[in-house]
Amino acid sequence: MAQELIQRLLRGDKRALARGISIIERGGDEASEILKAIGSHIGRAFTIGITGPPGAGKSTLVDKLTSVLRANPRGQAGEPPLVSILAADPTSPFTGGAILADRVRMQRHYKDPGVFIRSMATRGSHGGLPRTTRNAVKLLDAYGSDVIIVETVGVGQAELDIMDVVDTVVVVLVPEGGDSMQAMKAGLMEIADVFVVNKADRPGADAMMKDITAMLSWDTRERQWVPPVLSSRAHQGIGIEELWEAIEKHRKVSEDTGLLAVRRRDRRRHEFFRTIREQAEQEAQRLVATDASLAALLKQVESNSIDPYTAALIAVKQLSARRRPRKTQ
Ligand SMILES: Nc1nc2c(ncn2[C@@H]2O[C@H](COP(=O)(O)OP(=O)(O)OP(=O)(O)O)[C@@H](O)[C@H]2O)c(=O)[nH]1
Ligand SMILES: [Mg+2]
Repeated sequence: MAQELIQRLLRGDKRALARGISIIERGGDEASEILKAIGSHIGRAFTIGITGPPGAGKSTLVDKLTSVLRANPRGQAGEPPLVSILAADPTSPFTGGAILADRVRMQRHYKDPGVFIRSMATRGSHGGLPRTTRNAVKLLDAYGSDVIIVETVGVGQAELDIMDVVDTVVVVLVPEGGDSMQAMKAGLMEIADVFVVNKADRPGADAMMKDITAMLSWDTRERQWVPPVLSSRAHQGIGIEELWEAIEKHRKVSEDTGLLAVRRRDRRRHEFFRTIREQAEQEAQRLVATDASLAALLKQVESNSIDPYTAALIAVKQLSARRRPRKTQ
């Protein structure tokens, strides 16, 4: 079942892609099977993250960037790039007004066979950007997307994980009072590869651009890339071409300097350890359910007769002792 779906997905079948993402969202064995099968078919797409505070104009920017991309034939075949958009929405999956508004806004792209759009609910997930978002990006890559744009709301520490998912991070801010300070506090300054001050039709945009530029100059480390600070009026389509140029330039510089390779290496490394952690935790849950001495230890933790930290160390010691091959005398 999954095998046929995987083959269709790898051939660029949009419906197989949509179904594949639903399977990934549900999780389970079929999801694992898909992820294992596509593992060697990814790494070709150019992935971009668009993040910033709620209502900054991220979706509008994504919509306009998509128009620019789809209007520009590239490559030898002269075809415009296949664009996929993933909106990781922290609000309600179905009643969220934002998704509805995005649907209306992006209507023309929904009709374009060269564009794939998907919203994913992320509410209630913890421990960083949900695994489903990362895995969905892999599916979009294996499907053959040339460009993948991931929209996330950059409000908390968790969203900073976007850096670990995409090659280029665009941070969108608006010229409202204190926004650049907020952004710095939220850690957005560190993850940005490109800054864009949207809603530049409102007062304060220039001052804000200066603020950001000043903050960037505080960082005196030797750097191969200093994030440019741009402005846009997304709703009028102003500043979009320039934004795309900056994104492409970042891509090129990070390719040429090896930054991209380092970033992708780190991403693989993080995924490796993250998966081990997840699997180890599942295994621990299973063992506690079946092993009497571990179950007794957990009871002690629950009743506060041993502290969880000490108990965990005892459990790990016990488990690794059991696995170690016995020495022959
Ligand atoms: N004045 C002004 N309004 C804009 C601009 N860009 C977008 N908007 C409006 O701002 C509102 C929010 O835009 P969205 O694109 O939905 O913002 P978002 O960041 O995706 O919002 P969330 O996904 O809900 O966090 C919409 O009403 C847009 O029309 C701009 O440059 N100037
Ligand atoms: Mg949005």
